[in-house]
Amino acid sequence: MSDCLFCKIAAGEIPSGKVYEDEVCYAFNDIAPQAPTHFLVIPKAHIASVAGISAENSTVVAHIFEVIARLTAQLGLNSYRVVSNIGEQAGQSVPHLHFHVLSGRDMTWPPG
Ligand code: DGP
Repeated sequence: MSDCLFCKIAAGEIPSGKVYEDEVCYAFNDIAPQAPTHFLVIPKAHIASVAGISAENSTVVAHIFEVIARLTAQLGLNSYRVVSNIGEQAGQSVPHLHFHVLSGRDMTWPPG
């Protein structure tokens, strides 16, 4: 989508602290980290949120979780949280599917 911030980041049109990239997804450091390690993993193809996942595009989600497992292992993270906010009330501020990966501090439950 031409006016989507994360589409532009995935395309390299806006600089980001890239963590990983392949043909399906892009991972980069969050601009406002909420933990010592906080990066986002996004599909390169535009999907607005988890609510936009369907039988037609769900393989990208399996791939993203495979990448999260690999990246966290490479970074030596043995405890971390994966979060995706859906809709404004849940805290979604960018309407392009993204999974937050947070690690490096104690976390509470339930989240606020
Ligand atoms: P959410 O609020 O769940 O939609 O998460 C969006 C996250 O995206 C938020 O933690 C801040 C991050 N973010 C927003 N704009 C940028 C940006 O331009 N660059 C980077 N690296 N992260 C951004």
